[in-house]
Amino acid sequence: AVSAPDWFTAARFGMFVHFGLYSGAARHEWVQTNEKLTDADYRQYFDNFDPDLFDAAEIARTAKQAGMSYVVLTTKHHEGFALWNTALSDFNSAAACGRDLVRELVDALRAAGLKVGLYHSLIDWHHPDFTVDWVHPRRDDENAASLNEGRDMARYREFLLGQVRELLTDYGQVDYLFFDYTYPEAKQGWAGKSAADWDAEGLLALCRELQPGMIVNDRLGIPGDFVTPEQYQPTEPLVADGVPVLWEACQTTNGSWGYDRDNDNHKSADLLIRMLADSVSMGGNMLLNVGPNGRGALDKRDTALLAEIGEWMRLHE
Ligand code: JFZ
Repeated sequence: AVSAPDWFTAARFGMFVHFGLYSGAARHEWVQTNEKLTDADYRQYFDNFDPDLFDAAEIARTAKQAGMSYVVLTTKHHEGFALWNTALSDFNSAAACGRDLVRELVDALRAAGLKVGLYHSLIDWHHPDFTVDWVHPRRDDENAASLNEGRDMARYREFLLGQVRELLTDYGQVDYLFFDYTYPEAKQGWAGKSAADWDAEGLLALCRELQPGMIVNDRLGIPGDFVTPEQYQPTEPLVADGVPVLWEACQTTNGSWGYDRDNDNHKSADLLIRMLADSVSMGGNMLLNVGPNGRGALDKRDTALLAEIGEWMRLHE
C-alpha cells in the first residue's frame, strides 16, 4: 500500500459526485436493475442526455465553500455510460452530447486547487461480455439461463483495463481512485463476482505504474490504500495490527447517490456536521455525495446543506 499522502489525511472532507444517465431518470442510480429496464428502455436517457447546466467551475466552487479539499467524480457507474471521450465504446458523453465531463471537472478542480478523485465501476450492465449475475438488470428474465452464452469476462476485463488506462493516462495527475465494487456472495441463484473477475491485481498494478502517487480504495476485493465503510459511521478508530488504518466514510444527503427527485429524506446539516466531526475524531475522512440532476445542475437541497456545513467549517477553522 502507498502510505497515506499528507493531503488526504489533512483533507478530512471531500465531495462525491454521482452523475450519469440515471440522473435523467431521476430515481436512483440503480434504476436499471431496480426496474429491470432493458437496453432499449434505457436508451431514452442516452438519446436525451443534455447536461446543459453541468458547470464544473461551480461544482469546484461549491466544494471549496463547503470546506472540502477533494472531489470524486463517477467516470462510469454500473450502467456503463462513460463521462469521457473513451475510444473503447460509443456509450459515452462525447457521443451523446459532444462533451468530455471528466476533462471539464478535472480541469476545474485543478484550477481551484482541489485534489482530483475518480470513481470507476467494475460492474457494467451495458457491456455485452459482462456476465449476468445478481446485480444485473437481466437476472430475472425468462430466458435467464441462456443469457450468459457467449459472454466472456476475459474480454470485459480487457475493456475495463483499457478504460482505466485511458483515465490514468489522458487527464494528468490523478490523486485518488475509488473502484466499485466486489461482491462475492451468490444470490438468487446467480453467482457473484470476485477479485479474479476484475483482475484486481492487474488493475492495481496499472494504477501503481501510471499514477504512482495515487491512493486506491479497497473495493477491488484486495487490500488498497484506504478502507471505505459506506453509509455507516465507525464508532471507534479503525486499527489493523495495532496501527491506525486510513479510512473514509462515504455518505449520502438523502440515501440515494444518483439524483432522486422525489426523495426528501435528507439528513440535517447538524447531523452531517456531527458525522464529519466523528469521522475526523476517529482518524477518518468523510466523502459527502451530491447528485446533480439530469441537466447537470446541483440540487438546491444539497447545496443548502453544503452552505450550512461551510459556515460551520469557517467558524471552526
Ligand atoms: C456502491 C454502488 O452500488 C452505489 O450505487 C454507490 O455508487 C456507492 C458509493 O457504491 O454501493 C455499495 C458498494 C459497497 C457496499 C455497499 C454499497 N459495501 O461494501 O457495503
